[in-house]
This record gives sequence, structure tokens and C-alpha cells, in this order.
Amino acid sequence: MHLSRFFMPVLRDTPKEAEIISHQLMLRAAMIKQSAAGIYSWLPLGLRVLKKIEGIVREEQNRAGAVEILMPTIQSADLWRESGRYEAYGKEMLRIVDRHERDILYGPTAEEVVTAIFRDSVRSYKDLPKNLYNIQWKFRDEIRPRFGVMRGREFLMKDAYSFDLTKEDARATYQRMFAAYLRTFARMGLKSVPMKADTGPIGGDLSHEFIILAETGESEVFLHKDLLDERVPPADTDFFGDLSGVVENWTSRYAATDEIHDAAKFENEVPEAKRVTARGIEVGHIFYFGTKYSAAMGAKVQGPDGQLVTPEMGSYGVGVSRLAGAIIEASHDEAGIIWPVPVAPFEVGLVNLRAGDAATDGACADLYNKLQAAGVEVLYDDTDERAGAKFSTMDLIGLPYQLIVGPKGVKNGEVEIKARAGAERETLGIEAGLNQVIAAVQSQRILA
Ligand code: P5A
Repeated sequence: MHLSRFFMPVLRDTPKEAEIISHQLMLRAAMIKQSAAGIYSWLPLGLRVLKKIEGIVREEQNRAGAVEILMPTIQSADLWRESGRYEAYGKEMLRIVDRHERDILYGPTAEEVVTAIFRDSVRSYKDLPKNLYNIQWKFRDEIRPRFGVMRGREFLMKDAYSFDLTKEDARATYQRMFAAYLRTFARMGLKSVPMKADTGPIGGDLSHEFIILAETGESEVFLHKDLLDERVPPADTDFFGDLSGVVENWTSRYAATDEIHDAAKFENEVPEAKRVTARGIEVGHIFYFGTKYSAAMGAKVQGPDGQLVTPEMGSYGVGVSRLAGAIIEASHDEAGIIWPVPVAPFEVGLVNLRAGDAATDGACADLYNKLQAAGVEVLYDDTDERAGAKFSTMDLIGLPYQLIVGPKGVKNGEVEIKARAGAERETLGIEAGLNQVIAAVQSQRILA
């Protein structure tokens, strides 16, 4: 992509309304634009990040045996009356009346919709287990939308819903999603810690929040320090085998959010030197709630003995749009964002310091073509901005590698390369610089 043809209206100044760094940087880097309170347009740079995050979530859901569907954003109130949640959900639900005076709503979650799909289409235990997910916009009329996409009113969620014949099977499914979540966040360069959590309006008695530690996190969290070094299940894990060991490793030490924190237990179980009190961002939340929805909505399958069985259910959420902010909270410096390669909007920024100069333009065109041919995603700054502005924009938008081409370098057959996460620029021969950047990008595409 040539910057001159792209749409990236970066801001020089920090917008006053943005309180936290990720929100400031997302606005300044022209990733998002606010449209109404808690409602955002995603501009090209932000959309590319959102799609990368979505892609990683999708791959790990598929690996763990979940099957993608797409449910509507608008739902019928009648379904929620069946589950008994229509009144209970309260003011966070955006309620709408259609032209026939029927009550509809913008879905804040989709337990009811998916249970109705299941109820109408699955008849036999032989069709179980099933785990259906979608990546779809949700709306919650949050009382205090803030921090940009972190607590939006409209936000993108991956939500999966599982149906199992028995409690034991449902537990195995829960463990599979637990393991998949650890991989999902690790692949984005994030260290997530599963913590026991409150179930709120979703319900059930078994639940974990996946928390990223960050100073600006909304919840206070308490955990055993060693959890920060715990191993994530590798890609070749047998997701259909026994995953109880993974869950055991991650849940045998204390970790809880302030909602359910037990100070006495924390002090008893965790030696003082290992006690971590921090703030965290909830990027995922998984629930096991048994037959809460299947029973209320009459979803049943024929069991092996011919008797009707009400399936055991769980649901599993990832805050896809929230993750864009969470990753920035975890990875930035004074100059801007530092994208981990797997979620970067482009992998390399190619900076032409003398656009219009035939030799420099030629060298850049050649590098651009070679990067493209190697399958590297490159944003080529071919504009006639001055060098200083180009450097600060590149640092602000945080592409993992920069290739800097100026007239003097070209004359000597040299380029400068810069890893955004490192400090120094390095001068190399053009071919060597190109190869080094390609190799660096390729080696960091898969982080877990
Ligand atoms: C699980 C999937 C649920 O809704 N039903 C379907 C269950 N869980 S949840 O915890 O309420 O939400 C799942 C994740 O969505 C993100 N999230 C938000 N992101 C941005 N803005 C919001 N207002 C918002 N609310 C929830 C969180 O990452 C949460 O873990």
C-alpha cells in the first residue's frame, strides 16, 4: 500500500477526551473515529488490526473444534422472554420497536438466539457435542462508555456456545476453550491470566475471566506471581484429548478479580513474596451454566436410551475490539504504538526520504516489489513530507520494522533498518537489509 493512496488522517496532538494511552494512540494513529458515545468507525489502519485479531481468534476457535456461524445483530424480544432475561437484563439492553409495534433489540449476547437454532435443528445425542461461535457486533448501553474501544457501547465480540450431553463432556469443552483462550492471547503477544470470576447476567457457577495486566485496567486483580511465567499449550496440543492438566496448572494458584477476591485466602495460600496486586483488562470470559437456557427454552435431544435429555451449555466470549486497545496498553512507548508482528496493520514501513528523486524512488520501488513478492505486508511512505514528520508518523503507527531509504544511502547501496521495539537504526547493504527485515517478520508471525 502506498501511503499517498491510503487513508490515514493521523493527529499531531493528543485529543483531550482520551484518558488512557491506548485510546489516545488509536485516535492519533487514525485507527478509529468516534461517531457517538461509545460508538466508533474503524478507519483503514484500525480495521486491518481488527481483522488480524479476528483471524487469530478464528484460527484458535477452529483448532479447538468450534464451528463458525453468523447470527444477526437484531434479535426478537420474544426469545428473551422465553429465557426470562428480557426484563432481567435491564437498561444495558438497547430495546427497539419495529413498524409493527413488535419488540426487538440489538443483541448484547446471543445465548437465546443460538439455543433456538439448536432447539430447532438438533434432535439426537449423536449430533453432540456442538460448539458454535460467531464474531459479531454487540450493543450494550453501558452507563459509562469510556477508554475508547475498551468499554464501548457497540463492540465486536467472539461468542461461542457449546452443547454437550453430560456434565463431564461439558467440563471437557470448557477446558478446551480455556486452553484455546490461552493460545489466542499469547499469539497476540499478550500474557493473559485466567481468574475466577463472577458470572453476572450470563449466569452459572463456573467461570473464568482472562485478564491482561495493565495499569489502566478496570479491575483490581490478585494473583500468584508464578502464573506470569506459566506455559501456554503449544500448537500441536491434542485439543480433543484430556486438557485437565492445562487447566489444573493454571488454576491451582490463587488468581481472582476484586469482585470475588478473598483477602484471607490470598494471604493464606500465597507467600508474601509471590503476592501480586495489580490492575487488569478483561479480554475474555468463559462460562459453564448447565441447563439454564436449554431448560428454559425447551431444547432437548434424544439420549442413547431413547429418553429426552436437556443439553449442558457453556458460553465463551472474547472482546475482539477491546483487544485492539488492550494490545496497545501492553505495547507502546513515548513515540507511539509497538505492534507485535501477528497483529500489526502492516509488517513493514518503507520510508522514502526524498520522494521525487529518481534514484531514491527507483530503489524504493524495487524494495516495495521485493517485499510484496516475499508476502510481506508493506506500507510505503511515498509522500513528500519532511523526514522528521515521516519518522514520527512511522513511530506513532508502530509498524514492527522500518526500512528507511534516502538519497545518500542509495548512492552507497545502503538502507537503514529499524525495529520499532528496539532503539537504534542500523545501516546495511540494500539487499542485506531487505533480507534481514523479511526474515525478522517471518520469524515473528507465529508467537505461540
Ligand atoms: C460469553 C459469550 C458474555 O457475554 N455470552 C457470550 C458471554 N460474556 S461477557 O463477559 O459479558 O463478554 C465477553 C467479552 O466481551 C468483552 N466486552 C466488551 N468489550 C468492549 N466494550 C464493552 N462494553 C464490552 N463488554 C464486554 C469483554 O472482553 C468480555 O470478556
